[in-house]
This record gives sequence, structure tokens and C-alpha cells, in this order.
Amino acid sequence: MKIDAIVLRELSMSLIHPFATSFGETRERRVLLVEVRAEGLSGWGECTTGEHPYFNEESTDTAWVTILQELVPLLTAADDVTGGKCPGIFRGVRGNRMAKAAVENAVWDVEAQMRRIPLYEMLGGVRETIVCGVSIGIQPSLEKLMEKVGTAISEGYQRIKLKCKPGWDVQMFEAVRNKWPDIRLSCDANSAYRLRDSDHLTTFDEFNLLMIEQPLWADDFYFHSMLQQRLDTAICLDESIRNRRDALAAIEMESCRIINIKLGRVGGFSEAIAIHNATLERGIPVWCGGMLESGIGRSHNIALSTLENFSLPGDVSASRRYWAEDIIEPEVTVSPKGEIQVPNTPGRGFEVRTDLIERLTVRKEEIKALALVS
Ligand code: OSB
Ligand code: MG
Repeated sequence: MKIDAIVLRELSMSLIHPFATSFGETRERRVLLVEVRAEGLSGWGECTTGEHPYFNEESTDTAWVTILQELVPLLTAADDVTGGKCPGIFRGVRGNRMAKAAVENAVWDVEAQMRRIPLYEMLGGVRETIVCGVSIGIQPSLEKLMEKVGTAISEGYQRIKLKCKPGWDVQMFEAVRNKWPDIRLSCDANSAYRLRDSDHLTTFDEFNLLMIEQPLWADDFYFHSMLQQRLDTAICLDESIRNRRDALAAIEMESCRIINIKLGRVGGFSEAIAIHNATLERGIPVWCGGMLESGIGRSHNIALSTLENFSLPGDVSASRRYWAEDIIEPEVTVSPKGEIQVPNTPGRGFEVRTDLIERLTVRKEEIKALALVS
């Protein structure tokens, strides 16, 4: 395709409820959107960076600069752009995977629109509905947590993930398990534990958790492998898996038995599909993680979750869990059975609310491809 222009926007969006993890609390999201205009169509991507470089090395500000100064010039200089070609086009830029994913995913979206097929179909997806779970942040009290879990269960969500950290773990699992002995329950530590906590982590086995997500260092495979040997509960890696090779290393070393795939963390659809295929071949189940996305990122997550090996409920949930008003139309809704219906219209399948986006925009930069060429 021939790209006409790229528009980069930063939106300021307030979460309905603050979201706390072991690495910090988020109230206001700084959402970075990439719009790729080509052949009269617009494809959209969302950069899943946090406001601070706490989850990984990137932040909204580093991604803004990387996209504007590095990725956009590479993309507009390339002669035949497709989503699948983006990793090659961006190869010279090391890391910065969330910045790359935002641009690549927008290209996939516009490409699907040009071909008049749903994005999920272009990715090779096979599902008409996806199963949903929720991620429940660290709460100020056990009472508050129990209320949140109760609400999520009554809304039909098929798996409850509890954010945990030292001092907010076994007591909370005990309380939740006592009240709901049979629900699918997991936890996510976001690297809050160390190897000296191994004895403590083995006590998590009592609670019949589906998995323990990223208990140790964000860049580690070896010590997770040591820990996995001591646990009955499956370890799921999130932060540690940056690409297909990481997934292969983790599987080979038995550092985990489940993998969380996040589009931003791995650099976009191409790499996400590569990880998916590698895990499918090796019998390692995957699920789609979330990064408190607006509707744009959420719709990409829905499309990805339709691939065959996404056999566990993901952290892809309804717009209204996060936003008073989402920037897509219709917003993402979850059925009483805890499922999202995958749209069948070309592209991502959700309209973008341009008026609302304009109102929420705090900075904007438009780069015309022609201006760069001449
Ligand atoms: O580790 O999965 C994580 C949110 C921000 C950063 C990291 C994570 C999360 C979540 C929320 O768990 C998932 C969601 O978007 O619902
Ligand atoms: Mg996680």
C-alpha cells in the first residue's frame, strides 16, 4: 500500500477506578494513538506503553519520540508497506517494541479494510466469540476486593486474576477461595518476588490457582525454571517473553507452562502470531493479556484472541470496566456468559469516535508522506 499520512495523538483518559499493581497505581491514562491513512482509509493502532517505564523500558514519552523520529520516516520511505513487512522495515531500530506495535497494528487494520475482510480473519483467527477474564488490581482492603470479585463473577467473567505482592497474597487467596471454591482463579505478581520467597510461593499451591503470572524478575528464565520445579501450580510468563525466541527458551527451560501474549510487549501482530504458532506446536496454551487499553487496543486484542491456541480466558474485558466513555462505537461488551462477540466487518470492526478523540487529544502531530518524499 501507499501511505498518505500518519497522525500521532496523545489522549488524556481517566480510568473509572484506579488500577494498582505491585509496581504502582494508575488513575489517568496517557493513551497514544497512531492513525495510518492510505487510499482513503484510516487504520488505527494504540501504543500500550505505561505513563512511566515500570512495566518495561518504554513509556508514553519514549514511544512518542521513537514513532515520530524513527518509525514514521522508515515507514513513509518504504515502497510497499503491509503489516507483515513492518518488522523488516523497523529492524534497524532496536527494542521499542510497544512503539513498533502501535504502528504495525495500524497498518494491519488499514490493510484488512483495503481487502474488505475482518482483521481477525486476516490474522488467521478461527473463533466467532472469545472468552473473557478480568484482572483485579490490588485493593485498599479485603472487603473491597471481595466486592470486586463478586461483581466480576456476576457479570459472567470466566477467570478472575488477582494482582498480588508480598503482604497481599495468601490471606487474600484464602478469603476468595473460602467464598468461591470453584471459580477459575489466577494471580499476577508483576515480578514482586525473589528467589528467597520460594518457600512462601509454594504455599500458593493450596489455592488451586490456574497459574501464577510472572512471580520473579521481568528479564528472567533461569530462576523461573528453578521455581517451576518446586511448584505444582503452572507459572505463566508475561514480562519475560519479548519475542518467539524468548518463548522457545522459556518452553525449553521449563520456566513456565503457560504464556501471556501481549501485542505491545512483543512488538505487534507479526511477532504475536509467531509466538502463537510456536506455542501451538509445543502444546503450551496462551491467552491475551491487557494493558488498560482504550477501545482501539482492545479491538486488536479481540482479533488476536481468535487464533486457535488462545484457549484460556484472556484479560480482554468490557470497555465499561475502565472507561465512562470509550473511543470506539459500539463499545466492547461482554455477554452474561463472559464472552465477546467478534465483529465480522472489515478491519477491526469497531468505528472510531473521532469527535470524542478530538476532545481528549492533548497533543497531535500529522506527518504527510508526500512532504517527506519531495
Ligand atoms: O501484568 O497483566 C499485567 C495492567 C497494566 C500493566 C500490566 C498488567 C496489567 C493488567 C491489566 O493486568 C489487564 C487489563 O488491561 O485488564
Ligand atoms: Mg501480567
